[in-house]
Amino acid sequence: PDADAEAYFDAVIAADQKIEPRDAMPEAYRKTLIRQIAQHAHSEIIGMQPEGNWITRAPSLARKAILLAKVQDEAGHGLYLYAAAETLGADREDLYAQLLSGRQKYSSIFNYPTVTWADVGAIGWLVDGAAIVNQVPLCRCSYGPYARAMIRVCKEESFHQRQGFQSLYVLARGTEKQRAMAQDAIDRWWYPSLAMFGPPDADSKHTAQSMEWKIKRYSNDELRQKFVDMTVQQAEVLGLTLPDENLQWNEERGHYDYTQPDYDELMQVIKGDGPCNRQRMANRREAVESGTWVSEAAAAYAAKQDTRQEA
Ligand code: FAQ
Repeated sequence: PDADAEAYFDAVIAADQKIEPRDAMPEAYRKTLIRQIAQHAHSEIIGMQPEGNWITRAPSLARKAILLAKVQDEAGHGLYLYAAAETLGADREDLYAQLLSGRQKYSSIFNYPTVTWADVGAIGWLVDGAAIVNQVPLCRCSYGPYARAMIRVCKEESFHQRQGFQSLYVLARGTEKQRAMAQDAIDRWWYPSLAMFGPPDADSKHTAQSMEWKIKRYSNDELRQKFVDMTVQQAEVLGLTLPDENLQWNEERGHYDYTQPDYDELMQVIKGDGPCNRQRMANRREAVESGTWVSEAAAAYAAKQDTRQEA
């Protein structure tokens, strides 16, 4: 029967069909999916903090309403992703515990500070822009629940990216100070956004296997290049510059040449030593602790309802 299960799994992958929770799958496939989906879920939840920092200080009621909606979407994305991880047999409380103990990671990008209002625009344009480039191919990932969750997530990320672009567009056409603030935000967020795609292919330990399993459809460097090619033209429309003197169209390659981000810095941030890692984790821990009474009350209520139904 084990050989049958293996043959079925291989046939589904080869035929570009979906593996579903009921299907047998190699233990390593399950493990890598739980790792990636949990990291993705944690990123959405921790990713609420940098922009959440500006909700009370948004410059107008309209900007505040948009920002609130965006941050709430991120919470929603985290919840679908935790639900997708649960279909693989992961326990949600255990995933939360692994985030808090540092055994599971979240995206490096959310360890950078949001020091001005323009950072909210830069996150929307660059960070959500990078997230879309990474996540659109995940809609075709071989694991059904993850692929389906990505469809809705990508639609919402597209709105997030547009609002970021539009916000920077307004600042770029505002006062000299506003324009400078927008440029400064892009200068600080550009390289960390490039680093979101992960280490270069030569150093990426999971890419080859994940591509064989059709979890990843493109390598880290392929996606990074796609993001650069797309973003250069948008920067021209914005009328702001990307902080890279080596950005240049390469006719032969059919792509822009660009300067790589600092991968030593990426590794340091992933290890927990970025500018805001401690603050992000402390806020998360505080939110869990101060919200425990709510989850306990909800669980007690649910248990009471169950007993009533049985009676
Ligand atoms: N940060 O062998 P690889 C969002 C880790 S978007 C932290 O290349 P893989 C939307 C990697 O996990 C952000 N860790 O690994 C939003 C592995 O760890 P290990 C979330 C990183 O998995 C916008 C090790 O390094 N998106 O949240 C990073 O094949 C605005 C070796 O790397 C996703 O998670 C990094 N940048 O490729 C929300 C997308 N890069 O083995 C709020 C799904 C690598 O030590 C506001 N994930 N690592 O545990 C993926 O596509 C992949 O997991 C990659 C990494 C591409 C991130």
